[in-house]
Amino acid sequence: MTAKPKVWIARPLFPEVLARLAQHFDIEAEALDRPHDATELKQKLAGVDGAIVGLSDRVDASVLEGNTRLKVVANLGVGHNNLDLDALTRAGVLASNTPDVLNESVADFAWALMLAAARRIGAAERWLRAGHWPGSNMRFDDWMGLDLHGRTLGILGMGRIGQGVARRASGFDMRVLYHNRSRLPELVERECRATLVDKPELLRQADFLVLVLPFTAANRHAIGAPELAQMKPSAVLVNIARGGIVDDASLAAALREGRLAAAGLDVFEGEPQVHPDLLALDNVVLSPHIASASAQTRRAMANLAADNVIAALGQGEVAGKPPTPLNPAVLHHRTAGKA
Ligand code: 8YV
Repeated sequence: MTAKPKVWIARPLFPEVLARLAQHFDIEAEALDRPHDATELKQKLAGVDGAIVGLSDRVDASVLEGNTRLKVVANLGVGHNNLDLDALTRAGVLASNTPDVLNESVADFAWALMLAAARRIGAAERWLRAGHWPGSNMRFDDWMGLDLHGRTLGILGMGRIGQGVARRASGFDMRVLYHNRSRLPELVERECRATLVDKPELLRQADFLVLVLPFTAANRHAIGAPELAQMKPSAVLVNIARGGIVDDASLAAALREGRLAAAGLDVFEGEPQVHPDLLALDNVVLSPHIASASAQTRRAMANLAADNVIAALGQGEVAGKPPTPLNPAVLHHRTAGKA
């Protein structure tokens, strides 16, 4: 009997997803959620045919060096700035991500952060839990926040998640402006009731600015001090994209000095560390990178990662056809009989 292919699962996953994987593979699943450094990753990946990794596992050329066994790396996330796709392709390793299944949950979460930041829910809850309400003589004009309805929503990065954020805006009777590398098809613009503007115009006009762009070298600090200076002092910034797209130190300064009203952040430069200046502020709502974390969506993401591994390693009904490959050229090479 030939041995089953071996798969390493770098993050704790749902038991039913592990059970699916175990039907096809000899699996090694980590029980603790923690990042793995290059030395550990290299060693783990050397002994397996496939792996499921998380966003803090950085798979690059150094980690892949000398690895002749690995055939697939499935990322638990749509963003894949932790994967060096060129290095994976050169090594003949298929990479996959988890697009689409998380769009709606992440779009929901953008609204959760907009509302929480505008209406000061985090700070008000901390105040209540600290026991300040009884006997406080809370005034009629205490805890006033900002309205969303009737305001202008700006979206920077108008992919599928950005479009989901935009579609929800009609319920709040908001005007929607967006900026993106390319203009959306007219039909989609109409569905989203969104108008394309250039980036300076977006910064100037937005009462709420939501960032949904991928992290690339060019997008690092896409919102830094110069961009923050162009925004309204009454504006609210929401980052559900990636840490590093915002210059967190400059953002904290703008929030502290009243040059920006509030912010809602799910992602941070250098997370899980959060800039201490942000931690010290009450007009920012902070969440630990959980925008996709609804029970249904996290299960769908885990299953999609498993589907990719199962297919890439030639198992199951979808053998040979991974549903969401990032470097499908690797598959073509394989079917052409190359490495
Ligand atoms: C993470 C995300 O994958 O999909 C992405 O790009 O950033 C998230 O969905 C998730 O938080 C697990 O780390």
